[in-house]
Amino acid sequence: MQQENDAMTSGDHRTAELDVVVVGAGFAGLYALHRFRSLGLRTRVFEAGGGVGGTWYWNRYPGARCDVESMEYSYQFSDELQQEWQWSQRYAPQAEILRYLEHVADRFSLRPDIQLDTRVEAASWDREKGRWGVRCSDGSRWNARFFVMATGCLSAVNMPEFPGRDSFHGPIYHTARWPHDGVHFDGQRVGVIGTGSSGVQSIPLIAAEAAHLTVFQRTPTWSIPAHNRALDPEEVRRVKETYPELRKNGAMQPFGFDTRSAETAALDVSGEERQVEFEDRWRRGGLAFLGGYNDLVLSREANDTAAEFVRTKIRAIVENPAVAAKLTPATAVGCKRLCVDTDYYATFNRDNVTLVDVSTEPIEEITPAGIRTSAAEYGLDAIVFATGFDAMTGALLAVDIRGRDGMTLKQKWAAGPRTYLGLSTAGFPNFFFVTGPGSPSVLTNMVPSIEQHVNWISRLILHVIETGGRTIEARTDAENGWVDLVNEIGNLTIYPTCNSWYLGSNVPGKPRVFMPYLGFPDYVMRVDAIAANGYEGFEIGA
Ligand code: NA7
Repeated sequence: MQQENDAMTSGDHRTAELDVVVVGAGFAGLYALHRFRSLGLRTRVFEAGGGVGGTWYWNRYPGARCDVESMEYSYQFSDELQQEWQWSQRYAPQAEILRYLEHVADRFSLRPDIQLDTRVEAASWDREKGRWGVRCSDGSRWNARFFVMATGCLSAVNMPEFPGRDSFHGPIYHTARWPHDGVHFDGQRVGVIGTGSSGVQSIPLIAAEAAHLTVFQRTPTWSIPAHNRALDPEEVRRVKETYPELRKNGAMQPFGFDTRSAETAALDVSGEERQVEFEDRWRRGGLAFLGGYNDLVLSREANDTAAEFVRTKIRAIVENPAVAAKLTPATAVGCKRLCVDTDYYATFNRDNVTLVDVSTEPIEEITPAGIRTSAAEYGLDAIVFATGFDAMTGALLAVDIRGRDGMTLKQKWAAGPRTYLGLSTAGFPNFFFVTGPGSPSVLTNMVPSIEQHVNWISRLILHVIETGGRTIEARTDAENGWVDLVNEIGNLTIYPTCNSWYLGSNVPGKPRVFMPYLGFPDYVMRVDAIAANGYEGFEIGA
């Protein structure tokens, strides 16, 4: 069978038979391939990029690195792998994470079953055959019993349509489509639009190189220092000796990694005590800042105590009070995804950096010479869009996916994504997505969440096969209950109180729906109970 699959070439319209088609060769697709193959499933991965790595293949902008510590931002399915791989820094840079994923592809001999430079354009369910028909950009067609989208939550690029964009005389870059041979900003006037993680990571480095940097900020961002550093070999040895405990401890915390989550509520302790705790977490750096108290993402009042702490820090770092005020968010800390930075706020003390608040002077157009807001025209030689992604649903809806009765996923999700457990959707048999909307995904350390989903989906597939089933599909009533639960949990938190890509509100016209499920341990407990109950909420067809 493998030989026959490999013989499929562009223009060959025979349909190759597979057990599983997987889309995407990032963290999710690579592990899915490894896992499905180990179950004896004939699996083929299609990847639009020219290499493996997913988000780490595309996001090569200056300063790109993970915001969960490297020793945890890695696979745990193979102890040999986690023992032998050497991370060099507390937060690994993009190039190192990409090398890791390339190593994983080689170490587990995944490459023969990965087809690069191939975009899956369409997939439709054939009711008669009980199989998915998949069409790729190279003209090839494939046929598989199961269809799995492992396309990542942050992969479909958000490129705002400013009038005049094509008239600009210089290059325009997007952080998530960065040229592979790098970009030199030496001596140039550069404009960066966007101050989410990609902006926060790249702005200090672009400022250090460019003649002048103008940052166009629509909403200020909360950022905690990364205090990135080389990893100490002794520390690495200790972690490796106790890896299972570190992983287990991470899985028991709300965000699925070690945020040293406290049991105490911020509002139950004194202001002095909070000050000591916040100061300690600021000094240690990173996303664990939000683990300081157990009510920081649940209560606006509790969150305000953390917000006031960071506001004071911004005012202390940024010398010009007017600039500090512009950089200070009014939203709850962590309402938009919290950023982790190296010298972000301090960069605005540089003489060659200008901050433009486009919430008060909106961008009206891109001109041949630069960017014109309602107040001024800023002359530029290069523009960087750090404008993020059509998150969580963008990559799923970019493929023409048709389920039972020809219904498209786009039609079904027109008012927002509807999923059962964040990995399946009614009306689309034998179709799964990894870390989809309705699962903890982006509110966690992505790598363990991916492994948990792939393990769960593969056990479900095995169950269908072993019980002699032909199809499996989420029931609509179960899905409705799940959507309600995700919303109920979301409404107990600070997340709906601002606009963010968690809600889809960064993309014009996208329905405003809170997409992730808050609480990794609770999620795992629920889905494991569902599996133990014979995959409650799913219909298995003979
Ligand atoms: P984000 O976090 O979505 O940030 C995008 C930024 O671009 C954000 O500041 C946006 O402002 C800004 N933006 C988007 N559209 C516009 C328009 N039309 N005009 C002006 N400014 C705009 O994406 P990132 O790539 O930085 O990070 C994504 C995730 O990757 C991150 O959370 C980490 O998990 C890794 P807004 O806040 O919407 O007003």
